[in-house]
Amino acid sequence: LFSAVELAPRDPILGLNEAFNADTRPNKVNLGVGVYYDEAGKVPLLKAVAAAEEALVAEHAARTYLPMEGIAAYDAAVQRLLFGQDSPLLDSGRLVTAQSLGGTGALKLGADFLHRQLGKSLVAISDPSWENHRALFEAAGYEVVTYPYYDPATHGLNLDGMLAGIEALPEGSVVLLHACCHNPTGVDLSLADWARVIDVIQRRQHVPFLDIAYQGFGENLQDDAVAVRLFAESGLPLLIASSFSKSFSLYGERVGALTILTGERDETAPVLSQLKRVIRTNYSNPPIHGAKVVARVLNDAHLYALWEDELAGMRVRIKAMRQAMVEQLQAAGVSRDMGFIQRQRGMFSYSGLSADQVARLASEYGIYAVSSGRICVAALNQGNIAAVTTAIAAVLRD
Ligand code: PLP
Ligand code: TYF
Repeated sequence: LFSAVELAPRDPILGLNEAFNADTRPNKVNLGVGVYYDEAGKVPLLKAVAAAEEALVAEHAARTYLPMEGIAAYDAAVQRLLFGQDSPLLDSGRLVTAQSLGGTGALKLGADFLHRQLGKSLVAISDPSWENHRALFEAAGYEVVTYPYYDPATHGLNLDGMLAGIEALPEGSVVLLHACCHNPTGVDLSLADWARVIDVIQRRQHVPFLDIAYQGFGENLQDDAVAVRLFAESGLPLLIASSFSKSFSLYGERVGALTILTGERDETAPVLSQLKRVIRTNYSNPPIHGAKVVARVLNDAHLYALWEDELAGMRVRIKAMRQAMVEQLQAAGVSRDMGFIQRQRGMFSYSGLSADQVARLASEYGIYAVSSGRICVAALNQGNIAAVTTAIAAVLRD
């Protein structure tokens, strides 16, 4: 029966873990997958998460099915985090939020909803983007095209190209945007840049779909939501995929949410009903634990403050690693300006390393990065950074 089934290619990012795990060198470093490691090289369990979990375990609550759209207190907290706790949108009757299986699950719910309900079948993603964006939308029945985004010459944004690319899409296209801490480049838009993008999207009647997987890793929780809030203020209907995998260090719990901002109140109940249908026909209803933990933290002033502080700690440590990288590369004799590493935001740096150079880092030094040159700065620490910068300097030299 299965003889015709061909071997699928590995995920270009998750596949790196297998190669890394198989490497027996003691000083190997995994800069591939986007996971935050602490100074000791461990994936942290946040104190706020541990405290919420202890309280939950003590409750010994029954595990009945959740509603299809998940825990109400969680969905409401997601909306406050996105729009701000004083936002008039919270009581506008125009918001629908459904708990999802991570940010990936939120993207899939949104893709299926737009395809089934509005017949959308063309989506534009940034060039480059997170690898799974293309695969996920293709699997949901879309043609996936790209709009220009990254300018290799400046290691920054190609705003004119981006605006022209979005303008040129057929009217009513779905446009996927990274709200902050762009994966893989670390290059974000300024406020003024967002205003221009919103203007084009509005004129062309495109459907904006914001992916926010790193809220809090750029500047802070509020500033990192600026794109979400600007889009909302523009009056455009909007989809948002939230992920708490990174910001709560809850990767394996699969905690995310899809939020839809409808055009008017009357649209909301039908939209929710159809979204529930998408959920029901995929997995029926979401799991309890991770969302309960996140809801507890977000809805408790003390735990929220503790979490915000721990998130700031992660952000500050990544920034310190960026600075150390720039200084150490320079000290190791790299003559080109690597200052862009410090300007990029979030977990990643698009280092400019070629696929050949990345391959040499793995084979000669046991340092694993994505072949695009993306490195996870959040995997660096005082113990491994010297080895990493020395190796990068060496492959850049010859
Ligand atoms: N979107 C982007 C841009 C990401 O980098 C990630 C990373 O994991 C996701 C979505 C998916 O998040 P999750 O792991 O919560 O599914
Ligand atoms: O970009 C990353 O590394 C993270 C983790 O299929 C990830 O977003 C990578 C690939 C993938 C799922 C998650």
